[in-house]
Amino acid sequence: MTGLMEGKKGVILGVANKRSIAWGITQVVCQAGARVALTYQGERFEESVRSLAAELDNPLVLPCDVSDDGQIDELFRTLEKEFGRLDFLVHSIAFAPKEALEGEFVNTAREAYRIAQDVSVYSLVALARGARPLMQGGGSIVAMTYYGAEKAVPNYNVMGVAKSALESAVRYLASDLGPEGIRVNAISAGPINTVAARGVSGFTGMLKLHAERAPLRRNVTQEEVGKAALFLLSDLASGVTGEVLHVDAGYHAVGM
Ligand code: 1JT
Repeated sequence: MTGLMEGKKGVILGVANKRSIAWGITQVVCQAGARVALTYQGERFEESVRSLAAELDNPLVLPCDVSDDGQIDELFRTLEKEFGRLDFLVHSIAFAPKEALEGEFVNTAREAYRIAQDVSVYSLVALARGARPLMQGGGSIVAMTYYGAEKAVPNYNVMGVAKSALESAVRYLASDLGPEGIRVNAISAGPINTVAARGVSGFTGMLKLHAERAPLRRNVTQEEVGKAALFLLSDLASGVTGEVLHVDAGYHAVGM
């Protein structure tokens, strides 16, 4: 790879295991010369994130449960101390209670709706606010989204509503932070066989359908999402902000 990210430092949230989209992004940006901090949510994930990070050059591994303001504050205090500044931030985090990702959206409970918005959307706002003072002179923020934000996809339900809000938040954050040279974009990835996604009933059938109908007649990989993230995080995308870039083998472009 080129040294597109040589000298750049960033934080990547959302690595849980080797199949995580965030891990695909980490590998590609590190290959391009970046130095990264990875975060983990709770002790449950610490060991697996540490063992993945051991494959990287000079990584930082830090705790961050995004539903806790104190942990977000502590994350940026540590990043300031260790890195001095931040060039990029990757948000690859989402959660909704399992029962909200099946059956009818109309049955979504208030608490499931609240949790989906808090963990999957508000966290991006709070993290952008925390990163801002460390991105003096400019920076790049990338979040992950999915087609269920644009169309009603069976079972995606409350996550679809959360992803619509996330895509809107990307535009509002781009508007606020653009004057400081901080770009904010999202990648709309096609379905990928991650541990989180596999836990959702009907996901495997959806992967197959997607591969049959997408113009490229296949699904996308973590590495392909990583390469698109490298573009958005690097100077190649210096004129791009407030954008949702589809990395979905073209699925979004076709009707029936
Ligand atoms: C979450 C999960 C967010 C799975 C997700 C997600 N964003 C995309 N996926 C994959 C997916 C899931 C379903 C689907 C299509 C794609 C699981 C944990 C909570 C957050 O339905 C058509 C259900």
